[in-house]
Amino acid sequence: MTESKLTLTTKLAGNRRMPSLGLLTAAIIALSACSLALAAPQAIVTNARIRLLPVDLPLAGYFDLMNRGDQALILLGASSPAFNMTHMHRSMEHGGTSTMVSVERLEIKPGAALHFSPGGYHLMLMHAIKPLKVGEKVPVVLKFTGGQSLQVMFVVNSAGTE
Ligand SMILES: [Cu+2]
Repeated sequence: MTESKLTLTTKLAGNRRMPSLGLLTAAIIALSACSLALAAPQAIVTNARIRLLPVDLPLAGYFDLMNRGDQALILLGASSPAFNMTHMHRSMEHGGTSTMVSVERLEIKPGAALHFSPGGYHLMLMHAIKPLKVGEKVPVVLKFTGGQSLQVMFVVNSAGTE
């Protein structure tokens, strides 16, 4: 994404609701999503954890999300007061090389579960406000369509854990 496009989409995000902005990255959505949000009670999140790294690199956040409602949930991204930037990514293997792509939205059908796990979907948590410690709990807000959101406490695990 070019810098001018970033500026433009940031402006748009401030003026409009999120669902119409399909081109936006998860990062921009996370930045814009500061308005009052409705709870998403049908979303059940378990096993939320962040894998700590010994150096100041982007950290990966993982969790399991279950849709207990009777309507599809559409996850648009996340934000956290502990990080300046949060993206939604997917890791992919291409001929032995692992790459990451940005994910803008993920649909979870009624009764279905979505797993954010090593080698697949993850939250990319960037630019920590302050250094994190193993065992600490960090709030992360998951953003869904319809202005719904869910705050989840993520536990900080050591680098060797999955
Ligand atoms: Cu990533």
